[in-house]
Amino acid sequence: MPDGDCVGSQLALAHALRALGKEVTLALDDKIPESLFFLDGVRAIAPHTPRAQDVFVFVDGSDPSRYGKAFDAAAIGARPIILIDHHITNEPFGTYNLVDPGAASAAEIVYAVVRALDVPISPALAQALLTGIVTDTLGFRTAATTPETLESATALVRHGGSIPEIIDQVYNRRSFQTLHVLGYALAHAALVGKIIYSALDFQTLEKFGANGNGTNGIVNQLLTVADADIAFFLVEKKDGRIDLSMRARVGTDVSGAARRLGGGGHKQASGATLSPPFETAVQRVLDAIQQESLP
Ligand SMILES: [Mn+2]
Repeated sequence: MPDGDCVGSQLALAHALRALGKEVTLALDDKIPESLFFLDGVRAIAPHTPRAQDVFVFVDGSDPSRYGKAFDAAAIGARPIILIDHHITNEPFGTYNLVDPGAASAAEIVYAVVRALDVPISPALAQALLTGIVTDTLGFRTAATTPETLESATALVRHGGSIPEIIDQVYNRRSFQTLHVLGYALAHAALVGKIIYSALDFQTLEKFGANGNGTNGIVNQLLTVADADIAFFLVEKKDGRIDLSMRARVGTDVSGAARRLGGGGHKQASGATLSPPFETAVQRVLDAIQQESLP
């Protein structure tokens, strides 16, 4: 489930490396949300297993399983892996690991790399990085947003990045089907103690004619309820597996619950992929939160 930080960071790194005359292949195993199609070069990213590369760079995913078929240990062999990430649950699986859980986005770390490479920062590169920063901080609204985050964003705007374009493309252009799915999810939300949740089975998703990408922001909407400290949202995929997204208010931590369920992430935003059946998924998540995230 690639997001704006994942896609923006890898595009920006590609722009920088190409400016140095390097050949770059961009791989992503999952569909890219249409809301990110405005980024320059995004259509060259494809779900393939890169072969015969000199160096493999993995960005914005905390463990090899997050990369699907794009992480192929046999294809990589003994060649170097560079890992650039900001997840607190990170397993440093690279030969070189540039991991900073204090960074609000992987894009901020990539921006430091780009500056160190001393390449010209084109508007396209700036917009890719700014998209990572703006989306991972939900528009500079998360607790992870630091003065450094804002300074990076300021510099990227000076290099030609546009925050209004990102907000318009990513947040204000959803499909009519997506709006209906949001309506369904909100209408079927349940509040249990301090936990609010909703779930969407594949049949319902198909009935609305929406693809899985339209459910990205729903979990954030759930956590707007004052009585809730934790929100989670479940979506059943076509193959029966279930995507879990979790959010927590500051002072609460969902990364342990995500890890317990085979996933990972940040204190305030984590996720996992659950195995079937869908019917028991809500209870499995509630149990994990009870064991890991509540006092
Ligand atoms: Mn990220």
